[in-house]
Amino acid sequence: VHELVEYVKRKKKKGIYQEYEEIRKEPPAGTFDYSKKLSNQIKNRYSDVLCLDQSRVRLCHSTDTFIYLIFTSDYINASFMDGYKRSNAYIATQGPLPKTFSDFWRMVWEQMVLIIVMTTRVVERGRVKCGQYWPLEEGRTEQYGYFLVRNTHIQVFQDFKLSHLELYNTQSGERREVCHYLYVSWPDFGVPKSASAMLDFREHVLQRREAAVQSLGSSWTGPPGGPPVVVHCSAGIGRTGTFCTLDICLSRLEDIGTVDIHQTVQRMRTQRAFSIQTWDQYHFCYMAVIEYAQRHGKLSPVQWSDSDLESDSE
Ligand code: PTR
Ligand code: PTR
Repeated sequence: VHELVEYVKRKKKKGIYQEYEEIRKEPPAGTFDYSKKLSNQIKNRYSDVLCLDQSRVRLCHSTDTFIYLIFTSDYINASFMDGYKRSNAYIATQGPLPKTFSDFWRMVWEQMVLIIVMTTRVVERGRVKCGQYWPLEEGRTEQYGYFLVRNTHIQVFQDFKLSHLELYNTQSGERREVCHYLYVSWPDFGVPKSASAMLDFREHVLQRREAAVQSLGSSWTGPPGGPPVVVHCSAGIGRTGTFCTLDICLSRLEDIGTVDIHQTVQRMRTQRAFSIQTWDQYHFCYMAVIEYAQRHGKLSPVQWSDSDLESDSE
């Protein structure tokens, strides 16, 4: 981490910006054929944010009738992403659209997802960023396809809300509990000034994930670490990529004491194209790692000079 601080100081904002531009210029690491299929286009929130074929999450085909096969497909704009030493640690996805709500819950069920992390609000600056795909109020139940989702209770924290949802599969009669995290403190544009709220948030999610995995016990037969955590924002690339990059980098820092933001983002982009949308989100990852290291006593307080932080981005 000491080297990281030196690196940031040496490169200044401008150098980090160039580093990000290089990542951004690299062509996508694969094809987007499924996202582009005519019948799937309406399932993409943004026509320019598609998901790579190689890492897309497929919905399982129902064993139902032939008609069912004709009218549904296995497509959802969602990608598996690896975490630190864990394959498929996350599913990065777009904010569900009303016509994909039931697909979204199908995916959650099929992948045995226990935690959903939402880093956008439903409406921001008067624009709809994500559909209201879960019951907002305590005690309410909504139906999405063949799932009933009930919001059993809500805990309100300063920067996020945690809804405890009960998912009921009307076809099989099984129930499952899912935690829904809604992070509300990300500014509409740009990035937070301090990473502190984000770091607290991540810690909370992490603990919850560990508890959830423990509670699964032997019923989980997938890779160690448990089912993927669903992370989404509006397009599922900007803030989602930022959150996951931080999570990966901090896990590595905790484990072996080093970080590589550049490589982490490059790799992530081979699974979820366009991850991290703006250069200040990229810069934020650096600053957040440094803030984390200071917080955990791995680094003494860093003195930044004005020139380290000047925002001459061109
Ligand atoms: N894609 C936008 C553009 O090309 O200008 C950039 C953009 C980035 C738009 C972030 C919206 C963003 O905000 P949010 O994360 O709130 O969706
Ligand atoms: N076409 C949209 C745009 O250019 O604004 C795509 C887009 C929207 C890209 C939001 C990123 C966005 O941010 P996020 O991934 O954080 O929701």
